[in-house]
Amino acid sequence: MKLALELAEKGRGAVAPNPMVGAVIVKDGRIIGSGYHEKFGEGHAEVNAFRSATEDVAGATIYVTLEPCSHYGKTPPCADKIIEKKIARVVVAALDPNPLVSGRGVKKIRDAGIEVVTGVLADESIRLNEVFMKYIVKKEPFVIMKVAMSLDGKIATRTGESKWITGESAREQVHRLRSALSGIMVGVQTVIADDPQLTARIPNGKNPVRIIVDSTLRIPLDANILKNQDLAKTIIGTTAKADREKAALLEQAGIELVTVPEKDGTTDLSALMKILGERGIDSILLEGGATLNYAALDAGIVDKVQIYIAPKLIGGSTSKTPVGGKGIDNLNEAFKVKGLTATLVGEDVLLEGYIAKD
Ligand code: AOF
Ligand code: ZN
Repeated sequence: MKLALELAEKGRGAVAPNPMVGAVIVKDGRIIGSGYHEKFGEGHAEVNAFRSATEDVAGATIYVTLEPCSHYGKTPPCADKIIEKKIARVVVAALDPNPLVSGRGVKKIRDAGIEVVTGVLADESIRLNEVFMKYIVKKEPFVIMKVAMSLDGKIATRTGESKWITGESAREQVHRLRSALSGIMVGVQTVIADDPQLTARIPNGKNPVRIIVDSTLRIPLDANILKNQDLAKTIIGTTAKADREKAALLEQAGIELVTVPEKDGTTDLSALMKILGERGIDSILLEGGATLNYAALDAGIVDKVQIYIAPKLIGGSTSKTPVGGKGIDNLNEAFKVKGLTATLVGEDVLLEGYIAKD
């Protein structure tokens, strides 16, 4: 299953919004075939594994990182294929939450008299497909809040300088993540202060759709993010408060405006996520700043946090911290993070975990 998970990972960036899936076929203690879902719309992992088999697979065990599908999608059901090939035993990591599958794949195989074991390295498979697991059920993007801060929790100096707090390795890793996700989101204040491009600047990088939250359309018309629409599309989430003339100017420049309801006097982020989900955006990297980060946490749209901590101290009681907004009164209202892990990335530390939802 570990090998199947490693194979699955090879599909990253090429299969979304489908899951990354790997499969390994074992007979008499030997691996006789393996494969993974390589490209969206193409063969599933099981089919590719069968195709690579070096001998008859009848009586073999197949290890699959996701429950074999039971539906006719772009390809026929893998569950049928497994039965037809006379596989003796199926070992599954995670169940497929896709409403078209969700247990039916396992049932179909069991009903055919084949032994099925589930839950082997399930957490690893769920983590690998964290985006798919949410999007297929809710049709709303999986949101990762990314922060780069100093050891004393500052995201800029007192004069607002923030380039660069973390080192090169951390920054490269973020560009790789941008390339693997379908959207990147900031607040208009970040556009005004930093004038970012929000592209994935790595070799063969795929640019995510750039999403700006700007309830009153304060965005400067010469902002970098409005340029190069051929390289990366920009969507602005705004409200009915926006100036109509400015809206027309932006639309003429090829920018897509999405008008969402207001909440607490600003853009309703939950409503925005629903609209973006309907447009096929399955994942978003939220790159702040402080006001939007708090609003996103408060709206319950954040699924995961990634906090890079650089080994330096910045100080300054007015220097910005990653999460601003109104904040909470009591500690029991804090947003809790579960499954926290820590890894070294160059000279920085990356802390990541999932926002606990109840
Ligand atoms: C599997 N093995 O390798 C993958 C599965 O449109 P289709 O036909 O490609 O079906 C996509 C759905 O199939 C996807 O939403 C998920 O439920 C499942 N993905 N299933 O048995 C695979 N990639
Ligand atoms: Zn399938």
